[in-house]
Amino acid sequence: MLYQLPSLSFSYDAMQPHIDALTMKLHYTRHHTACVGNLNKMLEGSEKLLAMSLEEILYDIRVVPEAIRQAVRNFAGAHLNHSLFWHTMAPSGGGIPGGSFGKVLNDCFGDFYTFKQTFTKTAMERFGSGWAWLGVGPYNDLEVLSTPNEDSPIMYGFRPILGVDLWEHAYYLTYQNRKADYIEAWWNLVNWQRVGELYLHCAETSRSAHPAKP
Ligand code: MN3
Repeated sequence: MLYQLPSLSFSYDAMQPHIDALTMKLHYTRHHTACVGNLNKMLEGSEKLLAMSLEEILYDIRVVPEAIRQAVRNFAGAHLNHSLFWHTMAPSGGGIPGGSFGKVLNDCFGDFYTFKQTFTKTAMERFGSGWAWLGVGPYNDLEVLSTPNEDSPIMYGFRPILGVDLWEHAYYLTYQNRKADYIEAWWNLVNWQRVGELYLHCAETSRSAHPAKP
């Protein structure tokens, strides 16, 4: 199937003051839109790839012909990454997750602040363009990781449930080179309810569908 831009459940100015309206608009209508267009162009005519999910393609990127492999890696990753970014963002987000997911997070990291510190440090240490993630590992364990460019955590054996875009286009209009301020502001937008739902979905679906990488 060909891919479409997901609709946003909020307006461009809803994330202010943490992320400005122009950044949100350009990020969604230009960056993400271009990725979807390019992804569809790459997949056009390939019945085999169009029959697979993007997750399946990225998990085994070698199924993609070499001539378009890097482009598919970039655009499929970008589409999934940004779709998750919008989905797990809310104007009334932030705070500390509770419920069963909050417990899992505490079990994995000790407490929320240790997790937040680890995630922020990982994001700060990403040199150049990329993302920081909270991913679900093969044993439903939670891991903080970072990927370069638009690589999806799926390529590294993790299903992402939360991610922050660390490309300069995600923050430069407001924060310029103050990446730490952007990351600190972004924590106020995390929709923990949706992150928890995504974790539950990962935990419920068999890990045989996503076996650990050798
Ligand atoms: Mn981006």
